[in-house]
Amino acid sequence: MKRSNLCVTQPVETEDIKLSNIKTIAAGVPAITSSVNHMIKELNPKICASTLFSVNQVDGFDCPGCAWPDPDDAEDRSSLGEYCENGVKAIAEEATTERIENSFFEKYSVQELSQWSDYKLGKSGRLTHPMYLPKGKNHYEPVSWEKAFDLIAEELHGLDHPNEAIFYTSGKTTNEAAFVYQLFVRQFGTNNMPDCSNMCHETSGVALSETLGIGKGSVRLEDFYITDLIMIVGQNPGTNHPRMMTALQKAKRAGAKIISVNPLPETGLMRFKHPQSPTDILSSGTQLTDLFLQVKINEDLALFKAILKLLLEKERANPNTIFDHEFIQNKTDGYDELVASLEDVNVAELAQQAGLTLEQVEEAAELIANAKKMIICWAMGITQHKNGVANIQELVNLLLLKGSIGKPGAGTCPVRGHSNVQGDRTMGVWEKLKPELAKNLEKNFDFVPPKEEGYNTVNSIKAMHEGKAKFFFGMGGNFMSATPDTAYTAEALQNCSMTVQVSTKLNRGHLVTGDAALILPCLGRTERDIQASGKQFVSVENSMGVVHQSNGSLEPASNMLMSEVGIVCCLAKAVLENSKTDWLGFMEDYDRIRCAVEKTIPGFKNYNQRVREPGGFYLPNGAREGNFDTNNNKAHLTVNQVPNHQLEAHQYRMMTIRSHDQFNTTIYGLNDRYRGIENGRRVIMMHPDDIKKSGFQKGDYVDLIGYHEGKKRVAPHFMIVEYDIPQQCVATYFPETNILVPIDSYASECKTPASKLVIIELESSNYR
Ligand SMILES: Nc1nc2c(c(=O)[nH]1)N[C@H]1C(S)=C(S)[C@@H](COP(=O)(O)OP(=O)(O)OC[C@H]3O[C@@H](n4cnc5c(=O)[nH]c(N)nc54)[C@H](O)[C@@H]3O)O[C@H]1N2
Ligand SMILES: Nc1nc2c(c(=O)[nH]1)N[C@H]1C(S)=C(S)[C@@H](COP(=O)(O)OP(=O)(O)OC[C@H]3O[C@@H](n4cnc5c(=O)[nH]c(N)nc54)[C@H](O)[C@@H]3O)O[C@H]1N2
Ligand SMILES: [Mo]
Repeated sequence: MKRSNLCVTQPVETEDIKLSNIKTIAAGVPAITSSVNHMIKELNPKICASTLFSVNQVDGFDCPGCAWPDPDDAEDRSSLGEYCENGVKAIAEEATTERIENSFFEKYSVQELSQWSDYKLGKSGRLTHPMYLPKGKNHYEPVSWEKAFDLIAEELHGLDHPNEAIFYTSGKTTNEAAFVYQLFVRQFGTNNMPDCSNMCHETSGVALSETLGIGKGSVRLEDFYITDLIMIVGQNPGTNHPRMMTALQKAKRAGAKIISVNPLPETGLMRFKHPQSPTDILSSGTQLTDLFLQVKINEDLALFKAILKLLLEKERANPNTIFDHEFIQNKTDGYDELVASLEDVNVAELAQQAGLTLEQVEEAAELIANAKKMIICWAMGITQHKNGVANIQELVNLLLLKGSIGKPGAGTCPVRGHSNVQGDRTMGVWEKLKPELAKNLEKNFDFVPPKEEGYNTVNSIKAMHEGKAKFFFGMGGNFMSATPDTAYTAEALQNCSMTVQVSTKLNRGHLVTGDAALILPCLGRTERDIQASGKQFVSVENSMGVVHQSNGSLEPASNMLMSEVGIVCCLAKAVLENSKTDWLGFMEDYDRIRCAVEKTIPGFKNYNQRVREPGGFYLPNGAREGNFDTNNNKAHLTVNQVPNHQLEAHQYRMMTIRSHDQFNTTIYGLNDRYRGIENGRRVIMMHPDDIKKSGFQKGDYVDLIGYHEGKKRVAPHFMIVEYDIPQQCVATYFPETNILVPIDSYASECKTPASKLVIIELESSNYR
């Protein structure tokens, strides 16, 4: 029975949106002011100083923001802490002094709270006590940890089959917690382990594994400083990976060229001032991008195919000057097929399709032709498309033809999102269980793991919607708001008999629930973790395969919080009566977990010792060494189809992106400083000519309408903002428009939701 009167989609809040110009320089003084403001609002001054000094220091905690690596050399790290504006906001959000006490839930029913956006919910403060929402009730009640674990155990034992349970993971979960979590879930008997990666870089994992034999990137930070050319495709580093800007600045100063490919002239891509460098602050910053290619949404394949054709023509005119034939011959296959497929390619047509001039594409080809070593970076603008895998394979084609993989200063750089999303996968969090891991789990833990593939994120939602799954457990994250098709996902979660969330902060996933629900509040990265054997540290893997420790130092938000490791171990103890694993031993001393990882996961030899070394250690990476772990040990060149988008005059390609003041569904504030949008998020960025043609005016409010396979979806009340964006392309913020992303619109190979291309129409807003 669903609870009545619940608002299941993002509520519309009144906003008084103000507009200014798009900024031309990223970071600098405004970044310091903005981060200090956030710190002051959320923290007390003593905490401010001590947290900033220890972020990303070798003995400090890992920034809970993005997965960009820290400089290897401790001396290269700023003594102020290796942090950035958005890292500071992430820390302030977690280390806030605001608390949600039990009286909060007495005061507000879930119906009332469901009228609050994720922004308002997040600002209510840290969760402090385990809470239970019994079936038929409308208020959460405090519950003891013991009772909470018993309730979950009872629910899980009542299922007809372990596959009726789903265990989600968000990418903040540390290696130690992720390892025990997947072990518990598999001992329970299912591989239903969807994770945020399914919605994020899954397409990168698929494309890279298929072509290069490893699902991760191949470059290290030092490669940036010796490369000739960096391409940044479908990524907004100024907002989402601000520490990458320092690396780009250093690369630029060492002589690298930068090409940016993006429908938006993102501020961070253009010009940068290091906020921690006194000389930079006084200057006008470093010009970063040499060539900006303002592609239409999802026309990267058209652009890259045109570039490949131009390179082929140059190579034919001057043999052995552009392509690395020795590398192609020795290390790859598929060259002849790729070349044959390029014969019919019409460069001028593709340039036009991509929304670019022929000259721009030629300029790009020229820069690439002249580069001996190149790096391609990409993120969600490339991965979150139906053809996401093909997009990435085309980038790989370019690198392979140039021999730019497996040598210093060159390679693939999928820039990861969450700070440990890559580590969670390494630890085995995945709906697919690799045979090697299955074998090691069986050998080391004396049980037979399930073989059958589990549900990924999209399949999980469908399974809950269809009643095939009835129990949902979220290890971090905000499954309700981050997933596509909000109204459909809400029905799916409400179909469950129980939903459980391990969380630091309140979010909409705690309000749109199954019949019964539990909130299990946990320690954050910044906080001290004391167990029976003493103070513990945890470890994480960054975007470049470095595993290092993270040491929380702050007083926990409440003495009722448990660590994620502790929660999993106690739960396992309550649920798995016949388990031969010493769960409580794991919880007492995390070194024991790392010993178990060492025996189970390749690359973790001497884990406990090496993770204690300053800066940690690198995991093995075949592609980096030029060894491709594919079916025939060759890297594969592939032939990829350019998508064909047919839009009517009143339709638009909408991408759902992040503002400067958010971390996924955690909304720090209502401003997008770089894009000149203040005090509101319900905006739709449109080309001025499109606004004219639409019959609306800038400042008007419209409803966004999606029709997918005959079903109408509506996201109400968005203000039209004039923006420098290609025609018939529009941008809105995630998660407000997730309601428009159809559950059935995803990358064909792995079901990554196509969040960067939703076809929409506009109607004048009836919202009152
Ligand atoms: N401060 C902050 N940091 C974060 C996050 C956050 O929310 N806030 N999130 C973290 C996570 S989980 C992730 S995955 C990353 C996300 O990092 P990004 O991928 O940078 O995030 P998005 O805002 O989704 O931006 C996508 C970029 O791609 C462009 N784009 C959209 N469609 C296309 C297209 O078809 N082609 C091309 N070439 N470009 C396109 C958009 O204009 C935008 O600049 O950041 C991580 N870091
Ligand atoms: N339309 C659209 N949808 C998208 C995207 C998009 O670009 N467009 N991006 C997708 C991407 S790339 C990603 S990665 C997903 C993100 O999906 P998720 O990872 O599920 O979402 P987050 O917003 O990062 O999760 C925030 C919540 O995590 C909890 N939390 C924070 N820190 C901790 C911690 O240390 N421990 C625990 N246990 N909980 C914690 C807090 O309660 C907070 O409310 O969203 C995806 N959804
Ligand atoms: Mo992500």
